[in-house]
Amino acid sequence: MKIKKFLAPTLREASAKMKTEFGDEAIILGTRVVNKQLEYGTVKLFEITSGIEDENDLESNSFQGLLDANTRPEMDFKAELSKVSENINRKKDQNSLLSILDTAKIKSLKNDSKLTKDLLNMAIDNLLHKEIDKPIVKTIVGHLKKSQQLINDNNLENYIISTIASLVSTSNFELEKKGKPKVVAMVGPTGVGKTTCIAKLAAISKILHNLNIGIISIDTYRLGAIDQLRIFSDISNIDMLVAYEPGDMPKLVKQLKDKDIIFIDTAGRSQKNSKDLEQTKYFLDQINVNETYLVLSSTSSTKNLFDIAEKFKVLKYDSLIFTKIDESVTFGNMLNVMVEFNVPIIYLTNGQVIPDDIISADSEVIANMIYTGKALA
Ligand SMILES: Nc1nc2c(ncn2[C@@H]2O[C@H](COP(=O)(O)OP(=O)(O)OP(=O)(O)O)[C@@H](O)[C@H]2O)c(=O)[nH]1
Ligand SMILES: [Mg+2]
Repeated sequence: MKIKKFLAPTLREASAKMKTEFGDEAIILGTRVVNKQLEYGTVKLFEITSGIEDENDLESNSFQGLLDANTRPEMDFKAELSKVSENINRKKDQNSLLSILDTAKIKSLKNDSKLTKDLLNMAIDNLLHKEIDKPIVKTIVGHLKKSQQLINDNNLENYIISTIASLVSTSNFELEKKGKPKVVAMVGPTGVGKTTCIAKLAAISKILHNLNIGIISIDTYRLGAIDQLRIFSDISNIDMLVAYEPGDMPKLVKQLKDKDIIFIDTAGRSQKNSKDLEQTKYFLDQINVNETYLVLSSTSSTKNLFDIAEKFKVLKYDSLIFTKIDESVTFGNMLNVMVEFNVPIIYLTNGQVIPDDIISADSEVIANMIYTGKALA
């Protein structure tokens, strides 16, 4: 992927620059405000970090290009992995590095292999340290082994990141203008950043893409929740309506029928309270929701994330948003959830600033984060 930053005095101008250079295929990876020191003082500029697939780069420079047809990670890798995840027996916890080495049959490394046992040991250690579940580590190791003739200590890291990237599934926000609004609901546990996410996406959709946005809040549960959205909507000049009862939903959607997107903000719910989840479902069932995003905090443990992802299945989510990546030090948990629940990531959020701190999910960026433990700044 070719990545470039575009700076301009307004988001709209930065977006125009990006489109001129990269065209409509460009993916926005992030936006932020930067202070630039000029002769006459400091000015505020908007910066868009944007990426576009670059086939030449991919074939000549990147690690993928090093692989020939025989060694390229196979297309059925994901199927293989989902089989592995089905077979996970967490109670049979063979904790040691050795058990992974044994299972991956590293002893069978070819004599002339450049991928030595020490290198593999180091890689396994690293992957476990990033809190990637053992069955996934085993699968990654199995793949490294398949390309053992090509791997050495200089390209091992790239190889691992590329293998992780092939496991990361992402989705895109797509808007087909069909003359009616796209309805998008955010669901998830308490305090993970659902409302902040809606504010970021609503502001970006309005400012960058010139879209007409409406918001419906069904969070009459938490004190101050409506005020939080009301203030944002007033400043941004976005219509915000409140549903007090499930029966309000159809008429509110009708009121916003001229919008391009309607975001629905739901109350944070504990996954342990199935009645609360049912209540949210009852509100959402009154209308046609096009997409539902499960918002999760990247600071939660894999065990908690699994429990949340399982219990929230009742709300039939399509994609995941991982928030607070700026506060997390490991990201293996994200990979574990994605693989176990077979659901893509659509956005990551990396701070509290609206609208800057949100990034469209990109598998290479996420793989890098998972392996290095460093979030995109
Ligand atoms: N550091 C950091 N803080 C975030 C991020 N996203 C949201 N927050 C903060 O998390 C807190 C909770 O955010 P909200 O958007 O109110 O969370 P919510 O999920 O709507 O909360 P409830 O509606 O009460 O369930 C706020 O202080 C946000 O500023 C993020 O990506 N990074
Ligand atoms: Mg909220």
